[in-house]
Amino acid sequence: MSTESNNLVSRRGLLRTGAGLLLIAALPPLPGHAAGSSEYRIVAAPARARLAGAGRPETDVWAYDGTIPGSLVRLRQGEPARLVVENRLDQETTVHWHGIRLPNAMDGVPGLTQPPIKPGGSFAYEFTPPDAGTFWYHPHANSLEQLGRGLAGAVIVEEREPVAVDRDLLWLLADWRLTDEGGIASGFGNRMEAAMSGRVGNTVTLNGRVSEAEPVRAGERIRLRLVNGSLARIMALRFEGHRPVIVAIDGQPCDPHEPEGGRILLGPAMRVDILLDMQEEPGRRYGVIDDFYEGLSYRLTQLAYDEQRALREHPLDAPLDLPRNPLPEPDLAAAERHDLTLQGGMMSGMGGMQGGGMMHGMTGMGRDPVWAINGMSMTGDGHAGMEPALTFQRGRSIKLVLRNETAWWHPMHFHGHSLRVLSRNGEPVPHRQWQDTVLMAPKDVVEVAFVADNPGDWMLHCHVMDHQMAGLMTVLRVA
Ligand SMILES: [Cu+2]
Repeated sequence: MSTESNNLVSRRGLLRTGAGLLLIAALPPLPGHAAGSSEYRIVAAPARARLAGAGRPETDVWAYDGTIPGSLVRLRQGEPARLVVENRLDQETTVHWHGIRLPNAMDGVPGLTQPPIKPGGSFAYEFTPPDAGTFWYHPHANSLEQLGRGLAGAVIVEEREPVAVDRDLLWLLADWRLTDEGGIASGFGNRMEAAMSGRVGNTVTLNGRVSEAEPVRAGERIRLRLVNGSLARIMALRFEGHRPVIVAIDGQPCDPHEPEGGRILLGPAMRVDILLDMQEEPGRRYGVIDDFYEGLSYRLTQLAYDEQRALREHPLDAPLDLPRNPLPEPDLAAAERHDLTLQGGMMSGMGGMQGGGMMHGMTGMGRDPVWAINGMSMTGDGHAGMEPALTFQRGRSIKLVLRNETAWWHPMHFHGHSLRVLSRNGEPVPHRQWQDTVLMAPKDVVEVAFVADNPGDWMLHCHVMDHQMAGLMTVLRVA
């Protein structure tokens, strides 16, 4: 289970991001799915994929159903689903259905919620998704390497009433660190990276390929489901010449709004659904730019208008609101308040790399922690005997104050629940936002609230995989 490795990846690998992107036109359609059924059989196995496009070497990957990304799983809100995962890797795995409020035993955390699936074995995940929206699935065993080698797929839980758009598209974005020969660079679990921004790669794919352009038609309205399936790369997407409207975050509908500064912030594991009206001229092209990292901006793809005349002259006259999901509203007046403080990493001023007296406790395997939550480091992916940091009585409203005392960004993910995001650095968060993955800037203080209505032991961890592995993880119990 150890991902410890002493192979150092050259700094060049980090710095050539953007400049090294190779662009090609041909894109495959989204992978198919079992039509008309909520039953899936998903096989995790080695495969090969042409991530950087035609004329570039293929990459040895680990994939669900042999494709990057894995099979698109389409479920219906409120209808039972059964997903049998078969492990044809040579190591244990599990699948976490990220963001779906499901029974604890189906959550896919090895040791904590299920025994890992052994090589040659399988596990049947059965649950009824209560919420419509955009979710995804990925391993929760040896997560850093298994996700980094390609194991990821999207889950769309369909609304009972479809939303009025011309097309419903999904972009599963992923970040890879490829060698010149097209292989996946070794060095998973690099200790220095784990204490900094994590394993940021050098090649960003859109639905499994580096994308030169995505075809659109003048006049159409698109629902675009963005999923950041990266290990560590944070994205800030700008749609040149267009005004995207955010209608859902992490699968949960919010009040429709334009992103601040026109940039859609997408931390690892986050999803954002946008509506895009294609109001420009046939034949034109507009860049989609990711400029999160200063000086490392690159073009993710282009919106390429075809030559057909506009579908309509004015934007579609239909409501932008998605139907709300049945989330319980926390009672803020009666909520129990708890603080969770993120500590450690480089430049923490707390001796984080050495422990330095900050880490009062540790549980995990094979690694020295460099991060902690409330002074406690849980490392790895999940294992038996993880004691909960906090226990909530079932049905109680809980307010968590998340404090990032570190010098790094952290997308903090809570399993089994969605969190109402109340405030950031003392400012109320508008647009009625619910999230399962809350992106925290250095020194941010974010207040969230939820009803502890889903019994079990639930992980709360950073979704920068190196950070999770190196201690930025805890367990909260609903009893
Ligand atoms: Cu983190």
